[in-house]
Amino acid sequence: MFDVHQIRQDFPILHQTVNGKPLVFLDSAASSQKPLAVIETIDTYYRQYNANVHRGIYQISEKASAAYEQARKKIGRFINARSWREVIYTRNATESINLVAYSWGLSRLKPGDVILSTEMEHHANIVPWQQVAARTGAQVRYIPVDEQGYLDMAAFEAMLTPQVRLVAVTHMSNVLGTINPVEEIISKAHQAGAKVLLDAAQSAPHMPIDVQALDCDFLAFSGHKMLGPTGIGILWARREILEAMPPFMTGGDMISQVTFSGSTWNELPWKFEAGTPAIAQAIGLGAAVDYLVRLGMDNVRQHEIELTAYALDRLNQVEGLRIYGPQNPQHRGGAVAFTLGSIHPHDVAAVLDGEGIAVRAGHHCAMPLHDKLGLVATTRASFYIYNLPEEIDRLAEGLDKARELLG
Ligand code: C6P
Repeated sequence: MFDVHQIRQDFPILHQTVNGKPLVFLDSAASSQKPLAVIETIDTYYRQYNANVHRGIYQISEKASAAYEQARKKIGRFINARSWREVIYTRNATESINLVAYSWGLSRLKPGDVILSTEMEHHANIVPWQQVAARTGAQVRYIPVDEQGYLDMAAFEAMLTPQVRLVAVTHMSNVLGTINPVEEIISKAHQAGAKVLLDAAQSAPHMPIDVQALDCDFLAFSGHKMLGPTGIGILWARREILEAMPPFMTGGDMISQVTFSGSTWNELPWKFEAGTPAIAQAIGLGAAVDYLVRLGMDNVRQHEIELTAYALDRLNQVEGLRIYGPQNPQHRGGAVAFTLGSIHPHDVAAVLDGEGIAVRAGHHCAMPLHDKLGLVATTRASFYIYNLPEEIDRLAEGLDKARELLG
């Protein structure tokens, strides 16, 4: 049973007033709130077994190492990885993508090669490719987005030339909410001999992910958007690809042997984990994954579809409001970006804040997409497991108020 009122009991932060009104938190696409299970897991680590991992020959360090590696196995099962060795801890989705860009990209790409990205990407899946392209002579091209916020799949097929070495695409847009047809993209890219990186920063928190069924090559996501702490992210990649990639960062922990004349690398996954890692954060992410697994990712997705359907319906009734992205809740996630007449999106967010409603305003790290839409910014509401339809009513009322005050 997916009981939102029950779930809310696990999130102490939600039970407060802001500007004299009960907090309505609608910014989970930026970072989700954390349940007690995660907060307490981190607290217990620091109180009872804080120690560095993979080093100490003493009990609490062994306990920390075991918990750190056990979390990795849970995360591997969560995305149905073939092996926990394919699960690399990073700081966040951004670092995961940079790891692929600087390790795989710099060592594999050459002049004339093409990286296909899309017009709806977050900067994290654009800028690293631009940087690597500048260094290697490769080119970045962008699959267009149509009026409804879908990828133009005919254009994708036309752009999929033999020069394409990588398709770097978001699974779910953080602005339009669009869930891209990644199975089709992956199968076509593979037929054309290209690898596929999925940016799952917005999808992994909200829907079941099965890397074996998807058949992608790289998958990147962040812990903090899926009930986990900040400072921990995941790169999953196929083992044979990771084995062939050079290290990204070097130093302690990622080595096998070091001499004055050179070094050899540790086995996977540690080859890609230089230095003391984010131990509490990894263990905390393991607790977040346990929490999501208990809820059931199918139920998480179903709740999101229902809330998004309600939000689209309710917000479309707000005079002057324009929503960007698909209108079909089955085709999208619960990040809903909009403009309200000609009122500046930051002013809309400020009025909502006055009502105790937390939303995000700006370009959401997707400036090229906003350029394409002819906008400098949007206001965005985003939903998660703890949100209720009543909160969307509060949002709609807040928007009416913004229009009355500023419209
Ligand atoms: N989007 C948002 O409010 P990091 O910052 O590394 O945890 O995640 C980067 C990232 C990558 N891809 C997508 C699709 C994303 O949405 C994000 C993060 C946040 O939309 C912060 S800008």
